[in-house]
Amino acid sequence: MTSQYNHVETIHYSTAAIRGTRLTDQTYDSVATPIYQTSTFAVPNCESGAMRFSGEQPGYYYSRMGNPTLTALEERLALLEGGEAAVVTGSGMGAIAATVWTFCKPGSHLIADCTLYGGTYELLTEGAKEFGVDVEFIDLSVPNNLNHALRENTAMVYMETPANPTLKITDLWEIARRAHEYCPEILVAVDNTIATPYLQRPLFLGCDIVLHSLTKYLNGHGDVIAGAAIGSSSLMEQIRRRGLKTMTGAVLGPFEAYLVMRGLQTFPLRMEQHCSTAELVSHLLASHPAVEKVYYPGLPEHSGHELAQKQMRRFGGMVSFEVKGGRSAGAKLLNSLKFCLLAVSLGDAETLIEHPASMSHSPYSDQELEEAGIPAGLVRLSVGLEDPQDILEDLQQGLDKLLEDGQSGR
Ligand code: 7XF
Repeated sequence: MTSQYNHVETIHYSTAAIRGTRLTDQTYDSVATPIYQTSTFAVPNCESGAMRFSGEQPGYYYSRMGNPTLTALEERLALLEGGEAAVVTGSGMGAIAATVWTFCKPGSHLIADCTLYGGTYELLTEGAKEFGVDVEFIDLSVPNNLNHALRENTAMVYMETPANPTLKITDLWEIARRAHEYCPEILVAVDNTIATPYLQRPLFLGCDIVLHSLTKYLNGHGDVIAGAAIGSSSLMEQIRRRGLKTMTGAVLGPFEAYLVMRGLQTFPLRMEQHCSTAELVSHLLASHPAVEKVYYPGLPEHSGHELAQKQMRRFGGMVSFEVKGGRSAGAKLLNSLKFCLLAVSLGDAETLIEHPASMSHSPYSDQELEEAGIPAGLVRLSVGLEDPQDILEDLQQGLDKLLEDGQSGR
């Protein structure tokens, strides 16, 4: 493995996504990432085998603990996030679970923001809580709330920004500063799936661990389930040895790692387009009489707009909104769209639309949704890479129809 460039600041970001690190194929010098489709590796002798297992000697020995194709992706992701190292996993949930199980033990206190992807919320409530981790949900977009919650046994502070699905913005610098001022050992973990490292890099803002569902923008083609954790070499080694190898076994396959490497080549280009079209969509929604409220950090009326301007490069490709008439009107809209696909997930080339309360965030009860500030009628849109006109026209016709039906009492 050769790292042609060691630090992202030394080259342009789009070059880093394509050329930043490269796995050298000793035999043929293949330009594309070679796929090492093997579960195990022969070791030269018993002594060397023992030293590889103990970590005293570098070298591959079994693909749950490491594989060259996975290393290629890990080095590229570390470069893009500005971290020392990364660990890739079989899903975003695999990365989150491996991280929580590595650093939280029975009796540990974990402070989490109340607005999270539904699966993460379920892991923290039904998984971590049941195994004795004291999980406390608060609104971290108000940094003072953190000061009231921090305790002697706080092991981790966990958040998403922009948060799924309301795109609430949390001040990463401020949260990391306050947590570390209280105790430097507290790990500040951020799920950066929605922003991506193209728009925001939490490690440069003082956070300790960045988590990703690579399933989303980083792969970008809707054909892989994968995840990653990124941070210091020491933290990543602990996640690899405990959370990944022993606790979850959530290992990624070499072919999936190759596909994400391939997706990364167009990642900065894709993000620019996602952001541009999402801005247009947010303006259409904000001006349509059938729409009650738009949740997009790029709109001046969004509560996190100023902070997003400071913390992010642009405002991202996700737009959420409520239509007048609440949940049933939202369902009517979703059923009337012809171009946007009714599907969960996000960050794909295709425009995807869904209803969080009944789909991606179904682990939340009605009361928990309310406490997390997630309206029951919220609609979440992942703006794709198709021609913007096709997306705008579909939303326009669906919203117009809602208005006509409302006026005629249907
Ligand atoms: O395990 P996955 O690769 O599906 O990733 C889990 C995950 C982690 N963090 C965030 C911010 C996520 O949004 C996700 C997955 N979210 C999808 C969604 O919200 O549509 C999952 C479909 S139910």
